[in-house]
Amino acid sequence: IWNKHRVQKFNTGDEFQERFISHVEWTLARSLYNCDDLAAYQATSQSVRDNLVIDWNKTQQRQTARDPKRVYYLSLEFLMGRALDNALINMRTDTDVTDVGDTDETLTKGNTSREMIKNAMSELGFKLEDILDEEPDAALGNGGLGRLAACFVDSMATGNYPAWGYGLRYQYGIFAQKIINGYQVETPDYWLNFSNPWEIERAEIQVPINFYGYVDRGQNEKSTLEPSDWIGGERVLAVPYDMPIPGFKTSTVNNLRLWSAKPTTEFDFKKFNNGDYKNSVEEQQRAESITAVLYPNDNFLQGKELRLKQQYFWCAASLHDIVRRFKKGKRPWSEFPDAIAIQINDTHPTLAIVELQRILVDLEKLDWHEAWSIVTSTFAFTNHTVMQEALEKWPISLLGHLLPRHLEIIYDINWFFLQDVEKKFPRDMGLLSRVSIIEESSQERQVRMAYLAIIGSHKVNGVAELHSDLIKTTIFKDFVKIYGANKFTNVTNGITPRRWLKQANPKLAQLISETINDPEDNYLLDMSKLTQLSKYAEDEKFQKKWNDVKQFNKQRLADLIKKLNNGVDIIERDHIRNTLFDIQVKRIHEYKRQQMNIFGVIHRYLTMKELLQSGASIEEVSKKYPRKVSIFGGKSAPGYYMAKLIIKLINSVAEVVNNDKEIQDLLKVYFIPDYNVSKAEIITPASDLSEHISTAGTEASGTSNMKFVMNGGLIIGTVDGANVEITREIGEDNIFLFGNLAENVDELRYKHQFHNKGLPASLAKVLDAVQNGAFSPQNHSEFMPLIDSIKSHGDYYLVSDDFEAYISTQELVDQVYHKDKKEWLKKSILSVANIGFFSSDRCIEEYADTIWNAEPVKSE
Ligand code: 26Y
Repeated sequence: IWNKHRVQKFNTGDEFQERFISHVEWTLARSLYNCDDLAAYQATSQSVRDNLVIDWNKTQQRQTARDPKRVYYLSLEFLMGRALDNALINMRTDTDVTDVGDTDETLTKGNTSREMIKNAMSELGFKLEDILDEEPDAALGNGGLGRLAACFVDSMATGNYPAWGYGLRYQYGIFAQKIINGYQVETPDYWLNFSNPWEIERAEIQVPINFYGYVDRGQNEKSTLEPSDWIGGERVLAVPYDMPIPGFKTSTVNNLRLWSAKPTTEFDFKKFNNGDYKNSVEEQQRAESITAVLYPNDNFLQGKELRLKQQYFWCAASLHDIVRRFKKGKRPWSEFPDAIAIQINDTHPTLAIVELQRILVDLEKLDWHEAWSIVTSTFAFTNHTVMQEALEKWPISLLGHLLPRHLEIIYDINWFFLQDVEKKFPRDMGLLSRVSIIEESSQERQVRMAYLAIIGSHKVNGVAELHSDLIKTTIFKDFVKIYGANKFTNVTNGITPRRWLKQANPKLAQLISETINDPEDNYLLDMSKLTQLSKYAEDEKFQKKWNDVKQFNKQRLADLIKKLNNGVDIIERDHIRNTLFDIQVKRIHEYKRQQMNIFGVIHRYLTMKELLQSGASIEEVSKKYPRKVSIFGGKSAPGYYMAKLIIKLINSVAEVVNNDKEIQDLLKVYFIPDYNVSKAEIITPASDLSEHISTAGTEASGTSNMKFVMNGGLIIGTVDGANVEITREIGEDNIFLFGNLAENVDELRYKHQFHNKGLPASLAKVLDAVQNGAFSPQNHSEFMPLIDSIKSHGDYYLVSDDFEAYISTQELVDQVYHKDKKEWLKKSILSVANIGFFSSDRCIEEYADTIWNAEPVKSE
């Protein structure tokens, strides 16, 4: 009977319409007469979800039947953005599947489902673009690390890996940014306002999670290495919400499982009976606060108890789930690492290592050492930063109070580890205290999570070659000495070309597929096919088409900016074509040096004014400084004073420059409020030039650099992070590099500290203007902290050391862009032709081969 009534996918536009209407009427309880765009978005999503769920179920059944090694990607952040458009690109209908005989993979007949649905929607009276715009971003992340996790789940599904993501279902994602009088103002992002069609609540699964309490070691004082009873003091329930993750051109649909906290139904009867009903309810309500909000700090540790609670809640729930699934297979514990690989995204999930040890020792009664060997063979750790302020450390008192048994286990892990070190390097007390998981030097003893993560993992990787080398010679140097260099490896980051090329830039995708004669978009799975574009790099006809795509995308961004700017154009329509779009969008951070960018803009403005003053005509000025718009975007952590001041300076400069009639329209400045994934999809394809100008050695990788190049934009950048490998891949003629190298940073900083090197004249002029109130007439000292950090506080980010090279490289950019458009287009085409390496599909293959030892499960 089950087979007879089996649910079916919609396969045609007609069947889609039928499904759509049934969702409008049944799921939403509406009619076609009151179906607005929002309802249409929901009904469309529900319909598409139906198709995905069918493949999701099959995928899970297939994986259960074949029992391959499974991969779990633990990340506190998944910056997914919108789901519907991506699902339309990735989803397969049954008619997409062509039988290709005996090979174990099936192929699709091009990507037709998006077109099909667009037409079907239009027959129903809806415009697909408007419908897609109704979806709120799933913004459960801060920046690069969270977006990387999102690209990775896309590539894991596309590569048919049996891999799940585990994270938290925050009710409030990263705050929405408003700009009021030039200042950042944070407003809550209550993204679940209109129910989320992409999640499936698994209310039947409820994992109890304990906090606080004490350890009971019974009458005869057992050792901490023996099974111990942790009597928790507070208990909440973890409920999973699943999001289907469809692969591209495959029927594999993986799972992203996000946990939500809710109260137990246990009730404090003592309080209740004492007549304290209100308090006993309030305590229960506090459970929900654990998954209420994403911490909005990027690369900066705050050390709040609720954050540690989030981390444990999520690690414990995920581990419980993973162990439960393993136990169903009835395999011996020793095979756990053959069955499961767990990747931890930075140190945020480090407690998972301790929790698995606790499960094995306390609950499953394994011998300590046997358990520890299972744990360390299971976990692998990705580091994303060398900056001290981003390395997680938790005070002993806080950790011991919240998780008393876990602290004991950490002490024991440390004890055995230090014994091994002592054996290998006898009597090296300096080494022992340097590598101890417990940091003793600070006023309060702290647990160094990165060290715990290294010790509990079999592999540690950085995210770009330069960064992976750097961690081996700086922050983790001692561990290389202890474990040998083989434990440390590199997997250079990547991005998914489905979202960041096909979805964000449909015009370029179409031009590519036509040009390389790939109507089925197979290049999105094998990006080395893009090298075929090279032969057209100097072809004038092709260059024109390439340029037209860029113009279209610049127009599209100009439209967005106009909308955000109360309907006022920043750049005159007729000028878009010959205006260089110079873009820096990313989290605002001193190390990313948006301040250097805006100082460069000020320098340009002041020099233009000087030229005019000395009698030059506007035409003469425009020879040296042709049309340009400097576009910024990005959020500052709410408590990051300097970053917020940088935002204010950008907006203050924009105010002055954009209203200066004298310079006409040669220079414009705009700060795009509330930069997020869906805005990035409009912004990225529109760049002529993008800025990746971090102090050398500070940006672990960067991933927006890859996105911009994949969309035909050129880069101005420092020799940092993945810029280095981008240069290697696309050729040094096709990127504008400048500035000091990472190897010289320490020495330069030292010089700033002990000798007053003075400022280059160009920068001195800029800082004087800022100090004299050129951009803050009401309050001359408003931007003093930015000036002081360079002049008086040692210029930690080396703005003064790189400024002149930055300015002259910008002038070089202007010359190539305006004087030699053909050369520019050639660089742009060659860049795209050679960017294939940075597909996140390549990353996932590297992780699978060199770290997880996992293999794809081919569909059908
Ligand atoms: C400890 C906590 C406050 C914390 C929260 C978020 C620490 C770090 C972060 C986020 C870090 C992050 O986004 N790092 C970025 O990861 C990208 C992906 O690997 C890199 O491309 C980028 O260079 C790096 O800054």
